[in-house]
Order: sequence, then structure tokens, then C-alpha cells
Amino acid sequence: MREIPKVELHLHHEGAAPPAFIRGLAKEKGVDLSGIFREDGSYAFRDFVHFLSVYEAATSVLTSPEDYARLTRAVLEESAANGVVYSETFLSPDFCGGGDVDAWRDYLAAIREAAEEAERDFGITLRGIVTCIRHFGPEAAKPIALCAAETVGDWLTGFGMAGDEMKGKPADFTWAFDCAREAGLRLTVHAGEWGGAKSVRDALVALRPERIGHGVQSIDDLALVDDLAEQGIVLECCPGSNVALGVYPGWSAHPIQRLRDRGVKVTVSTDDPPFFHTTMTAEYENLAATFGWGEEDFAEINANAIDAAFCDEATKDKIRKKLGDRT
Ligand code: MCF
Ligand code: ZN
Repeated sequence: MREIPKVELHLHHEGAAPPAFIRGLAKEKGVDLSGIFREDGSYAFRDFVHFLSVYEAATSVLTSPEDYARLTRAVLEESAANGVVYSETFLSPDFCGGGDVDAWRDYLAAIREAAEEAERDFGITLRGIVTCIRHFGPEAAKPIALCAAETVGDWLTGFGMAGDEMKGKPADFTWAFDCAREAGLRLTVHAGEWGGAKSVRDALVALRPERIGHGVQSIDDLALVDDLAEQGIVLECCPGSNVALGVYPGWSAHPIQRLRDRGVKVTVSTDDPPFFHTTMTAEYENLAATFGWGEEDFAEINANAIDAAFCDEATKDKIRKKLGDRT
């Protein structure tokens, strides 16, 4: 499983930080983060809302472009070791410069340079998606969209929204999404992880994304599932994350196969791998064990992912060659 070349579309940059990496930075900076780790060294959280606050606490020790450059290299080395050849990562100017465009440019330059080095050293290609954070509210999302619009290009290709889906409505964020769309950014929205099928429908109508982060609760409204299939809306499924956070009680209850059976284009990602004790290899192993997925299924999933990727066509062609005749 580790050897299969993989495409990952849904990864949160800080959420991919190994706990030892965050502990090391905390020590260097004299910050006490002991409360967010278990005795075995892993991240400690009780539920989804607590996960969000532990994520923010871990992120608080990443305070400079240089910290993000180190993080980028560590994350990409680990992804490449799991066979990932192309990845898109969520970046938040809230955490990288506090929403200030000039500061954000410095963070972005450091991340991009580290990604280019990692591409040379580990053979993995990265692109960035700026992400506003839903529970920070619609006003906070505006400068984030402006940061994205100012830095749109061949590397920073998308705009999205993550965070607490139970807070606010998608329609509150139309200004930010219109701004990003007008700048030429491709769009994805986290929805249908906690907020039900209606939350997916609301996000599609208000924000017009081409991909949905998670989207798994669409399964509870088959008319919506058929619309997703017809409109070619791609779901960034993260089954290990859903099981770890308790969206589903176990792998066999996860709807990824049912969504696929009804014609929805699904993809597979890790979301925040060390938080959820997962890797792309582990995701594939669990999919094989639970749903009997084999080479052809993984080829289809990776073809869906590279087709839905936000990079340019020349990059897609390069990655398709790495995926080989499996697609
Ligand atoms: O997908 C998971 C769970 N659902 C919603 N949001 C997040 C997930 N992992 C991280 N996030 C959010 C979180 O609010 O994304 C932000 C975090 O602060 C970072 S985006 C670079
Ligand atoms: Zn996510």
C-alpha cells in the first residue's frame, strides 16, 4: 500500500505537524504546551470542538516563516514516505501573519521555497489553498480572502473554508468567496461533516465550490447525492478523520463506498494525520480491509483526485505520468 503513488487533496498544514515537532518548538520558545499531549506523546482531545482548540494551541508555537519552512519539509517528507506524489495543503493567513498581506507574503514565500526543495529531495509536488476559519466569523474571513487574492498564481491555487461547521451560515461568507473567485482561485468548502446534508446544499448554493471537504453526510439525502454526481462535485473524503472524531462509529459505517456506488466522485485524504493516528498508507489499508478496494479502485480514486486538483494542466500531466498506467 505504501508503494502505490497517491494524490491527496485535503490536508491541513499545521494539522500535519508531528507532535514531537510541535513539542520541540515549544521547548525552544519556552512555551508550556503539556496540556495538549497525552502521556504517550500524541495529541489529546475529547471531541471535535476540543480538537479545534488543541489545533490552535499547537499552532501557537509556529510564529515565523522559518518555522513554517521547517514544518513544510517535515510534512512533505512524511507524505512522500507514504507514496504521496501530489498534495494540496490548507494554509491560513490567520496563523501566518494574522491576516496582514505583507506578512502573509513572507510566510508563503518560505513555505513555497521549502516545498520546492522537498520536491527536489523527495519527489512530491505541493500546492496551497488559503483557508478561512468558519468559527472566526465572516468579518475575519474578508482579509483572509484578500491575502489569497493578492497571492493567487501557479502555486497558490485555491480558497476554502474549514473550522466549526455548526457556527454561522455559508451565506455569511459570500463576500470572501466572491472575492476569491473573482481573483481566479478555485473553491472548496468543508461541509457535511457535522452539519448534515443541508449544510452541503447551503454551501453549494451560497458559495459555489467545485469540491466539498468531507461532504459525507450528503448520504442522508439521496437527491443531493444525485445532484453531486450530476454536477461533478468532488468529495474530499477523510474516512480515518471521520472515525477518529466520531462522525461514524467505525470504518464499516463510513459512506464512502455508498457515495461512490451512486456515482459521486470521491477522493481520499488524511485531514490532520498525526491527530487522527493515520497516514495515506493506513487509509488505503483500511479501505482495502473494509470495502475490499484493490488496485483498480485506488487507480480510480487517484484519477478523480488529479482531475479535481487545482494545479495547472502541465502539472497534472506530470503527476499522471507518476501515477502510471494505473489510471
Ligand atoms: O477537517 C478537520 C475537521 N473539520 C473542520 N476543520 C478542520 C479540520 N482540521 C482542521 N480544521 C480547521 C481548524 O479550524 O482548519 C483550520 C484549523 O484551525 C486550519 S486551516 C489551515
Ligand atoms: Zn479538513
